[in-house]
Amino acid sequence: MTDLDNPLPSSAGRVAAAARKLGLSPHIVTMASSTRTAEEAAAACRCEVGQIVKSLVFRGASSGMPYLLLVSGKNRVDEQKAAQAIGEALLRPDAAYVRAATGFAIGGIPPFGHDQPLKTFMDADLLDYADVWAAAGTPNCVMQLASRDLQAKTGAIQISV
Ligand code: 5CA
Repeated sequence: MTDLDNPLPSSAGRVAAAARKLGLSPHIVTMASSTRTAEEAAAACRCEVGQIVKSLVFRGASSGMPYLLLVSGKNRVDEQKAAQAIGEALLRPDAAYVRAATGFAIGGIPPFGHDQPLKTFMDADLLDYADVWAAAGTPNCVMQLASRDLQAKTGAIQISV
């Protein structure tokens, strides 16, 4: 693991501040290599791909509202199943919508610290791991979190994806 976080990029600084507000103090690590995808993040963090938290934004087909799905890096979302759990059909928004909804660019979307509170759902498989790694604002910043903290602090509703 390479730690180059001196100073943190401003997007990662916003995540650090949000974490502190939630009573968390994860160490945000700036990796020398990309952590844009779950596979890259797992290699950089030297963890299982299942421990990587994908922060996926969907758009409600009727409400237009954004939903955040925190998904294990080993899983793909079955959109029909997720829609049933959420109670609304889901659309895959474009990158501009995702940035507007969260304040962050795809590849670095954190699980908390967004510009607006997002209704959040969490893949139950993440709770099989004591510790998980999530993006921390940029495509090469990550942070380690206890999976229980992730669920408790985001208020995520557990679903099976
Ligand atoms: N940093 C890593 C691991 S923590 C990360 O952010 N992974 S991720 O899965 O949460 O973010 C990438 C996801 O963004 C992809 O799986 C895909 O669902 C979505 N995505 C990628 N490109 C686009 C795009 N052009 N428009 C909408 N969504 C996209």
